[in-house]
Amino acid sequence: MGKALDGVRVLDFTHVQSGPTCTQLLAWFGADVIKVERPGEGDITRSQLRDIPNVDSLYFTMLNSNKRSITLDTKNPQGKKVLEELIKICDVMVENFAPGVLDRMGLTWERIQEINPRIIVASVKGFGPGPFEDCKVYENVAQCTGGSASTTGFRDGLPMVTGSQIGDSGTGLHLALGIVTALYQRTLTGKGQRVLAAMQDAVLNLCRVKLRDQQRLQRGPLQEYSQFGEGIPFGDAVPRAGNDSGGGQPGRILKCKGWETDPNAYIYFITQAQVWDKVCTVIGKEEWINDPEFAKPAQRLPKLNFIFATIEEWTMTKTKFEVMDILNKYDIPCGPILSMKEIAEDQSLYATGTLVEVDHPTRGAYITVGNPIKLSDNDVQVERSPLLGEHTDEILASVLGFDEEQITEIKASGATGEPVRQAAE
Ligand code: CAO
Repeated sequence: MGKALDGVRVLDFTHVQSGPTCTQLLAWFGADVIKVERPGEGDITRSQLRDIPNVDSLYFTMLNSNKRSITLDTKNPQGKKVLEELIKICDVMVENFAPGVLDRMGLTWERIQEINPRIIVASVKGFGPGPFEDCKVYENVAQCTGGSASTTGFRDGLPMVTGSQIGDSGTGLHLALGIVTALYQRTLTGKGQRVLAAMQDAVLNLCRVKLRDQQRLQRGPLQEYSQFGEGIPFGDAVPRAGNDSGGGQPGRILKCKGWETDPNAYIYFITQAQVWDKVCTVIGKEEWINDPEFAKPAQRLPKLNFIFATIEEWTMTKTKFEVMDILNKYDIPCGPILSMKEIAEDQSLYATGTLVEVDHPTRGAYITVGNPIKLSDNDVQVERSPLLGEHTDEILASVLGFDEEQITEIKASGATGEPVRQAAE
């Protein structure tokens, strides 16, 4: 079976999380992704949060599957020459350096176009053009500046960052879409272009429902927020809404059997209007079905805390999975709060390739998240991440076509750093 991006070659000049997320996706869709890393250390995440001494971290291995690694000191003249040769033969270059780094390497957009006018240059930056364009940015900074932190958490608590890496992985996803779109446009124009995904923009895009609420707030209180039912006035900015549903169907996290000792014995319960009568039946409140105080969604809004407290009396008598089984029979939307342990043990996720166990020469077996986007005509085999510089010789010889003498010269200049670390047998 072929793959969607067969024949596309990507110069992966990314590090940490946002850029690598993007290039890993491109690799899963079939692109030949060549990761250029600084000799010696490589991508900084190789050595961050290590769980096994001297072994590439899970942070790195889970973001760099299916890639090849070449070490190049791009500040060394020979290294820069090799980099330019890679630019010549690649379709896409992806980078997420701090603003100005590429320019300091002499790789302005104009220079890159001179080398290869067909190349697509895709960048993650913290901010788009404007007052903060020169700033370095990490995940939580983007969550704060994109509107997520001010709208996450409880009304009377601190702003909160979320566990979902919407700033890094979220921006990487946005960038990947920009790249394939630019590749498609190139089939019509023959020209490359620049693609920019700013982390603030990506987070804001994912928070657009909160900007919706900001505008609704000018026309009156947000009635689906708990604080409306509690009689607490709204200010001039969207408040944190705890676990209130962000959509038009009210929902809350409710306790289930065992909540006293199990931090994840909870279920998300949505009182979807279409199945309100079933909700009433399941929890034994049939009298609410025709009660004029409860029958219509608008009548329920000021009483949501009372309604969910009543539903919770029922959910607390069952485990989260029992609640889910019962509610699913009635088409009532709900979801158990799954711990990472439960997810890592869920065989159905392995069956679909969403979770994959991969073998690594120095780490041994590890679990990673496979491609979350399934194409029916693409068979994605998740392969382990490369060791630092594992493919340096292979890329110099068979991708760039350097002969033995040239390779010796490049290596003697120190451009590729120390000899390649060998994989343990
Ligand atoms: N050979 C030689 N030098 C190299 C090299 C190589 N192969 N690869 C990188 N370098 C050099 C760069 O040239 C740069 O040097 P100068 O500053 O002297 O020009 C240097 O490494 C550091 O690059 P950086 O500033 O991007 O790295 P940092 O660790 O200081 O900052 C980060 C990291 C993430 C804050 C910054 O890159 C950034 O803001 N990126 C854009 C936003 C982003 O993607 N954030 C998400 C991070 S998590 O996904």
